[in-house]
Amino acid sequence: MSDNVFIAYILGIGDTLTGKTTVFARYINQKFIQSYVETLGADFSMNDIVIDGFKINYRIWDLSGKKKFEKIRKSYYKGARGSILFFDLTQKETLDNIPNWYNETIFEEPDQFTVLVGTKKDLSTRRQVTKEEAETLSKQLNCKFYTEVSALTGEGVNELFMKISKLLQAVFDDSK
Ligand SMILES: Nc1nc2c(ncn2[C@@H]2O[C@H](COP(=O)(O)OP(=O)(O)O)[C@@H](O)[C@H]2O)c(=O)[nH]1
Ligand SMILES: [Mg+2]
Repeated sequence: MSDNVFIAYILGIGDTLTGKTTVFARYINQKFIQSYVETLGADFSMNDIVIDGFKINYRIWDLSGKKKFEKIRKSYYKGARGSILFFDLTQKETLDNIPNWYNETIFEEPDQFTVLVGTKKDLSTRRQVTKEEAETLSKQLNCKFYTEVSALTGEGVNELFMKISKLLQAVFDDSK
């Protein structure tokens, strides 16, 4: 195994308030942010991880879902290795908008993978989307996987990034 570090730009996209920023904060800081901090255009975070000797330098762009940031947002897509498509399990329309998000990112950067993530799993009584519905859409869009997370409890968050790391390792192996 080489000592090379694989630099991976990963994008987080989806409707505003779906919990993108909170999921990234949970992953990077292992903390839940209660107060809402609006993403103005794009937020950046970085994390190094090593799995089975394979070192990844994550460079995460957390993009604003707001219409007024559309122009800024589009300047971040090129060069992405993958996009995380986020929707809120308690807001059905955020799932309905996923094909638009998929089209936007694939149009700007065709050579990448996508994964589908349902957020706020802890709010189980307010759930509006079944696992089956989300899995069906995930397959239709050729996403690499579908998974559910809660940034509040932390459930599924590390697993999400472990799965993405495996995808990145496959991208790296293919490029050799
Ligand atoms: N109950 C619950 N609330 C969450 C969760 N993730 C995010 N939130 C809340 O949802 C709101 C929007 O989150 P944010 O990450 O800013 O959304 P973004 O616009 O997609 O970046 C905030 O008030 C968060 O505290 C979660 O897993 N569970
Ligand atoms: Mg945000």
